[in-house]
Amino acid sequence: MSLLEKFDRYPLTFGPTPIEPLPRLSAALGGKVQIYAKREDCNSGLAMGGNKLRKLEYIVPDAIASGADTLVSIGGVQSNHTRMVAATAAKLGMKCVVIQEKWVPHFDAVYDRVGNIQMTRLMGADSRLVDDGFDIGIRKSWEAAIQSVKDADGKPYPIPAGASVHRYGGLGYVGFAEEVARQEEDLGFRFDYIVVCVVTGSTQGGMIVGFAAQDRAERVIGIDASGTPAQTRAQLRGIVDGTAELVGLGRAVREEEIVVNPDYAYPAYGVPSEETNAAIRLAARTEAMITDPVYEGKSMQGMIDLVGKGFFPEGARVLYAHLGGAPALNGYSYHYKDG
Ligand code: 5PA
Repeated sequence: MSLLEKFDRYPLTFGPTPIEPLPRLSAALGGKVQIYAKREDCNSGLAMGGNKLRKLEYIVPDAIASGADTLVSIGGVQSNHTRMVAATAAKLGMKCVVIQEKWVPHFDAVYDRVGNIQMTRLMGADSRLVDDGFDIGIRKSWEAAIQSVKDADGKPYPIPAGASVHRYGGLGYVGFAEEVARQEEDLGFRFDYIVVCVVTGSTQGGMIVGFAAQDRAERVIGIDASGTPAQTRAQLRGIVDGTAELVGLGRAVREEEIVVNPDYAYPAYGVPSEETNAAIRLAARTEAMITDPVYEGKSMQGMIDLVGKGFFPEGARVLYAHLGGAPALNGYSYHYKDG
């Protein structure tokens, strides 16, 4: 029985996402573990999709019920999340205000014109650039944006960064864990590990609750890309507890079931290291699987490094959750001008 039965879901995605074997990447890493990807990046026809849509499916019914006419959210200049909120608003026929903060110390000439922010603007969102730096918490600029909608006699529906500290923000990825279990029945085997990028926390947080119901939450390896792992872990803990309570998990999630590896976020949020770029190139050249320098490139780097260190036992099956994010690559053209 699903933990999600009592919750409304507004479909924004195509349905279950494919699980794809990555034999050439596995071989390039020595062939001792079998790597697969769950393609959350291919989950929807809405503005190129990604992990946020799975979360928003459980938030939209509440937004509609509230009578809101404007979705208000926040992220960095190249936020995937604000793109997905803009897409959701367009699809619902609502208005959208998104605050885009200077989360990344990055100066590519067209950074604020291309990729995510370009699509966000195309979909009609009111995208407001502000100067504040990176922080996953609740921000004044977001609260001011909510107030500005009220001042204009609109009815805002607030969605926090990454849809994460929203009451329903963790539900979508509880569903991911249930979906993986169903797909494993068809595949005839179980995955030994799941690798996932973590920043604002509700993707991994939802997975932890969903996999805790299958007694394997500690096999979800979060790779921090925030560079502020203490804050990410604290936020993740809160999301896990809130979501576990909400779905009726029936027990507390233990601290050791929350696994976050902080080793790959360097040099900073949104800035790829040499190793990040090498990981992005390897996934692209072996599997034509495109990852980005902010999120998935870092979790790819982490997975590659952990394979090299022998973290996964020989013969293990590792499921890499590809959460999307490729549009941001357009803002990093200089890094990849030679491939
Ligand atoms: C993001 C987040 P969580 O924030 O749920 O931990 O997910 C991390 C993550 N991969 C992983 C991709 C492609 C992501 O976009 N993005 C944020 C955004 O504003 O886009 C919330 C930070």
